[in-house]
Amino acid sequence: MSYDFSPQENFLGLDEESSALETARVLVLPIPYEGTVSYGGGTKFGPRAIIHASMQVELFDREFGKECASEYGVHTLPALASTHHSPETMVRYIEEAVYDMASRYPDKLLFVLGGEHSISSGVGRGLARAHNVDRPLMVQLDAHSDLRNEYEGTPFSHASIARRLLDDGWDIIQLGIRSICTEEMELITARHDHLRVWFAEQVHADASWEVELTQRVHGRDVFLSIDIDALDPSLIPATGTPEPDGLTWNEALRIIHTVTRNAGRLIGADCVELAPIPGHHASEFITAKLIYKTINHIMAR
Ligand SMILES: [Mn+2]
Repeated sequence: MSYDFSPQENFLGLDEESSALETARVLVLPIPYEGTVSYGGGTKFGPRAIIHASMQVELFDREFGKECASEYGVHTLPALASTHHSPETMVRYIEEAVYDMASRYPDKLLFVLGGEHSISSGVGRGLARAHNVDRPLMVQLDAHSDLRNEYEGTPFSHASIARRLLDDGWDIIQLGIRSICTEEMELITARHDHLRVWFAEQVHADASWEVELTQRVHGRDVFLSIDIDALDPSLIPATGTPEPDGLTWNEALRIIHTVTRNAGRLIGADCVELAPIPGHHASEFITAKLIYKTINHIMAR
């Protein structure tokens, strides 16, 4: 199996006019990296599966009453090759690649398709540098808080990405968390000045998170990181470390809409951790549709 998608395919299956690099206002960058995954593998096949499934997503979005992507245009970049470097080297390589791309096209939205979640610290760092952000904020939808100082011998694994950005001086907001260790719980208490977590049951309970989230993202430069395991595994079973009681489709969209509507700038986004199951198409289709809806909300700002 190849990690790459067919050259005839692009995100949403757009025609030449709507997918031209020069005019597209959105760039999709596939990063099929899988190096530190700890349980179920297969995230390296995620970008290809998302792009393939996206060809079946209806371009007409009823919420906006139009074919949004035909208006703003999406160009799908060649996949960033997965090298055999250590996770640390790979994260730095991703940071430089994202920095280069975001600097070259500062007015286009960069949306990264993973790959495992370890890519996100590189993506976030590259975006923050390219857009000269002083106080970057990551809003992370996830089942796991990824705040371990290190995991399985490396500080650059998928279990540590939020910790790396927190240590860099980022503010972090997490929603949908339902699996966490002692070290992470203690950190959430100790660093509440820079770290706000809404556990899944708090999102389910009522919409009280919405007011505070609105205030916390207001005027901020936001990197949106969607770990697809934030959603309930009844929707997306195809992920490496599924956890029960996840976000519903509507909860996830409501969070994304709250962020995109109120953030100062959306400096970029990623969606990670889809690990396709052969013969099961729902997970990648739902992921592709979630990404399209997210981009529509960002571009409607
Ligand atoms: Mn996760």
